Amino acid sequence: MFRLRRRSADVACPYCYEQFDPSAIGFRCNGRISPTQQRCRRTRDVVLQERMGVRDEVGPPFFGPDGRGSKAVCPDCAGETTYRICPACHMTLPVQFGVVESRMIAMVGARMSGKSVYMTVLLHELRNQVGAAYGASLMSSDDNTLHRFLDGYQDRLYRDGQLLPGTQSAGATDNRVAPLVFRFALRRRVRFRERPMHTLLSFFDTAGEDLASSESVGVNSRYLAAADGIILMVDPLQLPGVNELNTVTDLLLAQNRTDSSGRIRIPVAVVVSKLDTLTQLLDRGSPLRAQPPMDGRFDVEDSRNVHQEVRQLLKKLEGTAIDRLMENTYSRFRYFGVSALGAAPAGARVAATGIQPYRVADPLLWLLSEFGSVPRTGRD
Ligand SMILES: Nc1nc2c(ncn2[C@@H]2O[C@H](COP(=O)(O)OP(=O)(O)OP(=O)(O)O)[C@@H](O)[C@H]2O)c(=O)[nH]1
Ligand SMILES: [Mg+2]
Ligand SMILES: [Zn+2]
Ligand SMILES: [Zn+2]
Repeated sequence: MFRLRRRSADVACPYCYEQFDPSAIGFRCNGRISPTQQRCRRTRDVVLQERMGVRDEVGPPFFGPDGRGSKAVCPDCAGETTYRICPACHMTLPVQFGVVESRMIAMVGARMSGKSVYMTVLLHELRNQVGAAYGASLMSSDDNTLHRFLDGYQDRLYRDGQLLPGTQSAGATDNRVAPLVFRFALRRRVRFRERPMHTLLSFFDTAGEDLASSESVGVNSRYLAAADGIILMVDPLQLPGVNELNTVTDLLLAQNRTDSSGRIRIPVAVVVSKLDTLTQLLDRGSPLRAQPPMDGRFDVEDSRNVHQEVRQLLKKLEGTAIDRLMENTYSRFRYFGVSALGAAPAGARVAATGIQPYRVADPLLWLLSEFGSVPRTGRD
């Protein structure tokens, strides 16, 4: 296993991706009547407000770090609290933060390449069918994530049958980007006993317009710099399309995230989206016509076949520049082909036949297997 962060003691907040030493973690008073019969007043948290756009909300006070403990005593009311708070953005850290692995995944790609739709369908699948087939479960880590995911993504697509609006630039003044944070659990057999493996997953859905130039990508640089894995969406309808990839590459190189060969070491899943538009280009025996194996493991052989097939597909579609750039600058990458919707949408709406996703879990399973959070089968 590689260590991805520069300072191994540092942790990164799954909400703001700021990195800090665990001893800097703060606390929030629990706001209840304390053993000394006092109760802290609810106040507005300016940091939370400014960093995360949480408005007009009042809560018990924040107080500074207290070493690395899992609880602390509020200096004002003497009550004990277990709410740990990120020192940078003041969001409440997930209960399992620091105890289980925490992985941050950034979605990047050109405008309209299908990032937001893919993320929605992937999370929906993991919370439902695919999750069950893999023996996996995905739960939102906090209410804020759940509401934003339901209101901004899932309900719109699944309940209303509508496509999603373009994602707002992270630099827009009225937009406070916050990644969606989930708890991913997988039952894993260790010496004939089932044990759940937990991972905190944070998804950051970037706006394609932010990757259009090296100036505007800057607003996302903290997220990209701290990410543990990248899902790069490649739109087959916008090829050759290396612009966005170049911008991301420059940023990662500038962050010095390279190995001894000078190549970027962060794993990148290169995902060709909208596969439903390409079926006529696939041979009858193509691995991209078959269903992926679904047994809670990452199938190395199937993945290798898909990788080669997508590489051929990129050639046919004049996407060889992407392949060359990946080979030359990244040491860990893999190609995937997915269709989030399964069929061409009808205008601004999902096709009448509904959402029929194809191979959407493959890229995430590969990333998780790279992190060591999902077991593999077959030889690499
Ligand atoms: N045929 C087909 N079209 C898709 C699929 N997924 C997305 N699309 C189309 O691509 C459009 C853009 O999808 P989004 O997910 O919103 O794109 P995005 O990458 O998030 O775009 P930005 O937020 O602007 O960066 C959708 O409105 C659909 O028209 C798919 O699986 N198949
Ligand atoms: Mg989007
Ligand atoms: Zn208090
Ligand atoms: Zn934070």
